[in-house]
Amino acid sequence: MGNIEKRKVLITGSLGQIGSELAGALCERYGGDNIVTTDIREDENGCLACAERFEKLDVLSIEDFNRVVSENDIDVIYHLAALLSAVAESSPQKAWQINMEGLFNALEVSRENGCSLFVPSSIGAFGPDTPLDDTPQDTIMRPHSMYGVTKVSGELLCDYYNLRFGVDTRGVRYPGIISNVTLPGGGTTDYSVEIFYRAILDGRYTCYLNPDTSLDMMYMPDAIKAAIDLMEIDPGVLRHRNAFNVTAMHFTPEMIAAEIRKFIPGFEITYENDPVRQAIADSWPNNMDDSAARDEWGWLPEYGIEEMTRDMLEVLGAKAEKGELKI
Ligand code: AKB
Repeated sequence: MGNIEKRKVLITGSLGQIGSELAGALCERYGGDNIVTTDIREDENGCLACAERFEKLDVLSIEDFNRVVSENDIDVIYHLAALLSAVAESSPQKAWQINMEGLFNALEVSRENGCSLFVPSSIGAFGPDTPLDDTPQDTIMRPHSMYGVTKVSGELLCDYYNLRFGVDTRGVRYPGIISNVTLPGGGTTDYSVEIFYRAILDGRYTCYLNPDTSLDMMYMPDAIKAAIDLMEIDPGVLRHRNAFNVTAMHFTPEMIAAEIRKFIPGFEITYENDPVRQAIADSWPNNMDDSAARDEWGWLPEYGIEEMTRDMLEVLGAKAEKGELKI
């Protein structure tokens, strides 16, 4: 893939929760002139201004995708354009189209242009038959949600393109990601972000998952680090290229509420169950074993529940004081 400092990187879905922060981190690391951001929407608020170039791109158009990659001489693609679990469940046909056809195009474009390709999988790739505690790296994967079906299929397709065509595909199974910059859009784990906004703005939050639903989570700086570290490692050391379990913490709504109460003592949480998202969450791991990522490429998260909670409340609290916190 050539010199790391000189690599040219393209991100799809750059205005999404991960993309918007990954773009900033990559601009800092490789220089904005080496980063091309793309999204199906216009960057109306200039969120991606650090990058030299923004292109409006629908990943379902392979011609446009190919043109942007070849015109910009791209070495690495971070393919983040996808629907998350809850929206995918409400529009399963659309989810298949965006998540699978979009991925197929990303793989074909990578094959034709000799690009390395990062594709995020998810805890959503697991299903109700998977061992829920210390979920192993290699285990039963029979998800019941359309999101999960696209994630497992995506992992397999990425393996296939690597084995059959030698495309340098890599990826992680992300847990719920908590960030203080861009809100997530339509996932099952979104409560873990919303709860901080509501705690600061209203002092209370109504949660759509049961109080004891345990899920893996990660703070955004660790999620960004995982994506960059995995793409920078010598691929020769990787055995599980496309679907590394990675986690940083796991908690239930009850536990995160207790953590928030250490800073906002009057914070109240109530529960109004959403059966669709509850069923999805119940089929996902309580906590994953990420030792393969630790052993193969040195994965090590920096933020646990305490550090993440403190930082979230500090950053969002400062925004609230300036009247800039909206949900
Ligand atoms: C979702 O909830 O859909 C995502 C995920 C865990 O993949 N945050």
